[in-house]
Amino acid sequence: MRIDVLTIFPEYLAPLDLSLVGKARSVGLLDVRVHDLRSWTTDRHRTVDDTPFGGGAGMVMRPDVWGSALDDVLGLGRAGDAEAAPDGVAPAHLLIPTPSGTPFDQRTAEALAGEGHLVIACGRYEGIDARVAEHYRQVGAEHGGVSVTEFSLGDYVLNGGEVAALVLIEAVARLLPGVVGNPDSLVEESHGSSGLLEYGVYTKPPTWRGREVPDVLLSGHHARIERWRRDESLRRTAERRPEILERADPAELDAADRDLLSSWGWDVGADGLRRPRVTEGDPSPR
Ligand code: JEB
Repeated sequence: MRIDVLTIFPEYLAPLDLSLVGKARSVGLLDVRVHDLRSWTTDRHRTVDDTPFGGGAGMVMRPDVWGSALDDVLGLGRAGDAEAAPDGVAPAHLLIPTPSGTPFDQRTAEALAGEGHLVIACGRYEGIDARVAEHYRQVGAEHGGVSVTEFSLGDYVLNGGEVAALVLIEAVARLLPGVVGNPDSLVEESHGSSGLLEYGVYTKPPTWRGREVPDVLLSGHHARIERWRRDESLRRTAERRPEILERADPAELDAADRDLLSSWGWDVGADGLRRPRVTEGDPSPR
């Protein structure tokens, strides 16, 4: 897979040399190239931003600089028209981090891991002129097969798109064949296909500061261990992320799952799960 990152802070992406992503790059499973957006400026001051039309605080990134950079990196010949990707070259996917994008999740990462060429446009200031995403959505559809996704990491405000690029690249890289040593580690995790959060994990020593590892995990009884882990996943999900269970397909639950959820006051119906409603008033009625 090829990933191009465009940013005014290339040094922000230095962690891509480390750990699993760094290894994937060094063995040739992943080709990441980080570009300085200012290389596409043409003025003495290497300007990338300007004041917002309509007024307001802060600065906005200029579409002309982004247009020159993206045409080059997306391989769109700039004689007015875009050309189709040459044979054997994957059509690129332009990814734009923004607080107003669609939420990035494990399903997004899985879909992107099946693509050949990602281009991540990291904005700063108040973001990138809105015509840039619009233009490449249209030109991409008409010509090169370029697709455009504006995505968000979550409902909090960052100063720019670089951290989102790091997150996306790490989440995608670990799904590429051969990057994670033991593919079993990809199967049983939180936000994997079950949709449930992962159970707690334990290692030696069996007693630490008076805290014991749950007996069942030392029992060697495989079926009981599996059931305990499933219960723990359900308990954590019900406590921490009840909305995940409310969106779950009840057909994915077995009889023990249903009994457990019912014992916690959940309404387990054929059409879905409903969390217990907390009622106001006396917390310990007679
Ligand atoms: C991504 C970005 C900014 C309004 C205020 C501040 C480019 N989950 C996320 N939070 N914030 C961002 C994000 C993602 N993905 C994010 C790109 C940019 C924030 N800013 C600052 C933009 N608009 C500039």
